Amino acid sequence: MSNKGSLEVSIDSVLHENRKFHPNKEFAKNYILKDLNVYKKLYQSSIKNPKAFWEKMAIQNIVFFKKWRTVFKWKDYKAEWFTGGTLNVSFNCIDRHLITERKNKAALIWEGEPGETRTITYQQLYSEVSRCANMLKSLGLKAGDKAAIYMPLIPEAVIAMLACARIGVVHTVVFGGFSSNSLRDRIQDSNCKLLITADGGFRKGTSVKMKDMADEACKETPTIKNVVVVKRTGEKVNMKLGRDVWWHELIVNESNQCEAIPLPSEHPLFILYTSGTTGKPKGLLHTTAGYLLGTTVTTKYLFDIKDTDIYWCTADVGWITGHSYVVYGLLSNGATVFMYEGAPTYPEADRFWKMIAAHRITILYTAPTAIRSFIRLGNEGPLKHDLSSLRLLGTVGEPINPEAWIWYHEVIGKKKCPIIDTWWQTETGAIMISPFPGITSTKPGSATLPFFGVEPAILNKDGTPAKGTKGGYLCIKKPWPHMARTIYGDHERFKKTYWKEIDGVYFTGDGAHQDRDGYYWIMGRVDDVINVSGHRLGTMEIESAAVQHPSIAECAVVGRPDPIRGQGIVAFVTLKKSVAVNEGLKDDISKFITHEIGNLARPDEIRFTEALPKTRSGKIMRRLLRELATTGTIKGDTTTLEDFSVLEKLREKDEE
Ligand code: 6R9
Repeated sequence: MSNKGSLEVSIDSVLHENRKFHPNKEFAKNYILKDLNVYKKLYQSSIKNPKAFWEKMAIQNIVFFKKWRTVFKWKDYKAEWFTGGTLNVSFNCIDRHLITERKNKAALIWEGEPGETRTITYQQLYSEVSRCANMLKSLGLKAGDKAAIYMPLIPEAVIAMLACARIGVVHTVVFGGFSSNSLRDRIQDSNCKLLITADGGFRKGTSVKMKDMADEACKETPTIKNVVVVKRTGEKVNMKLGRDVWWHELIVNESNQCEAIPLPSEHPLFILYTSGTTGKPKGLLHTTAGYLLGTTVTTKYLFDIKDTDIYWCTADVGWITGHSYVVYGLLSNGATVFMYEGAPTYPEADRFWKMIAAHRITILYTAPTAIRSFIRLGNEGPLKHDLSSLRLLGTVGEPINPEAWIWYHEVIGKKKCPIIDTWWQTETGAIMISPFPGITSTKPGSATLPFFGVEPAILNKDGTPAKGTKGGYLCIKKPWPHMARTIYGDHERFKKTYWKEIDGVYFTGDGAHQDRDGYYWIMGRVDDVINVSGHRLGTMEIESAAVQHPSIAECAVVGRPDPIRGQGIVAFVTLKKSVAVNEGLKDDISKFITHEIGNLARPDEIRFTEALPKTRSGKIMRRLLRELATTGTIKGDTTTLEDFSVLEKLREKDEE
């Protein structure tokens, strides 16, 4: 952690958000839990006796081929859940629905960026996944082998994941927007034998040449024996003789039946890479039973899945959100999942809303960064379309600023849809803190209360509890079923990063505080904290105040050394599309922030920018802004940056 040691004391919270929204009565009528007391009872029992709780959940929600002997073991910071049991994730996501009325229900409804659609029922998914699994076997893959998946957001990506799971092949999905270098590094780190990719994918009206990227990556990946290529764009690609094969050519000859093999509970399901603030990406390893249980149960309780729902999570399957809440948790519950291949604002700014209306989407799960960019575009788009099918909204990925929450609530949810602000991480596998829709009153900006079996604690660096409503490090006291088991190939790093920062508890790297109602407020990554005159302020809170200013669309705040105040505040601001910059605007914004938070938060400098640097999963890269604000240039690692032109624009501003 870059500023490790500088955070001995707690973080001051300056966000004062008093609005509270009570559960919608209509929604509550059909919700799985009667009221908050039922939640509290269940929660208490899950904390008092986690083994009994999770055992019961497993029996109720997952099909095992063979029952486990031991519910939980913990040795050298390695968790084992349901040891001795066998099961198959693909079986739980597909086969078990075939003997029910869900057999001919749509599992996936997909829309390509150019506008074509495909619907795949559970029965058809069974055939496709079986054929793909048989193809993997024909290519020599067996349980325990690793396969990389580098694809656009098309049904074949999901089919490939489930096919791997069906025969025990460990997948590592690499987001299709990553460069060849990132793909190469991930393949090398996880020793993949096979790469499944596509000729390309559509994004913003043009095709992204994925096979070319894959070829580049494979120049330095000797472990890759074959590359399977899905034809998506139809563009000409190089097929290397003896290595590359077309998906459609191989798969036609395969049988549409393939046994879902029984795998031990702790059999690795996937490796997913996440970039830390420093060092090389970490390959988080998730295993079979615990991960499936966590994603299945959180989906059931938090997304309130009914057979009539059409659920859309806008994340790509290349992220943990896509793994858990596009694929595994949803299909395990027999849900209908909508998927969209392309850019949110193509060909017009209203593409999202148009699709929600056309497909009668009922549940929408997206990220604050997307919400903020829609706010920036104005309300015409969402108002033009009939969004009345929506009944539940969710957010994930970053703290949601109260202003964005309110907009989501009013303009998208029409004040009737509960919003679940779900806090979790790649490492946690499934949602950890979130309202239970229908029973938890919500407060804009708070993820509210923990899920079953999750025992959060807000601690100081020395492990003592951060007192009262002061902020501190968000930690989780005990292991849970869906936690990552290790960093692939580096258990020492896993222990050090997550379990030894504060001895004996799981260290999330996020700052948080708890209010008088026991609600959790995530304040962002702890390295995004600014220390002004001895007060530690979470950047998120200053940003949330700033975006209430009528001209501001988005704001990122960073600290830079200041001889007097310790750190000074630099605010990078993007303005709403309709706003023209005038002389007094900076001054006005500065006064506004000071008025909202106090003198302490007065920015030393405000910079207007057209866009903020973000990771490909939409998180603002404050590290780069901090470097720019401090040194006037950016030399740090930018490999996870989404749009490189943003850097040029930021640099130009700096030279002005
Ligand atoms: C699921 C996912 C994890 C980090 C996490 C935190 C931030 C995610 C959040 C949130 C506040 C929420 N984060 N959800 N912060 N409120 N509801 O995003 O996983 O990509 O590993 O990122 O994202 O900082 O530590 P991942």
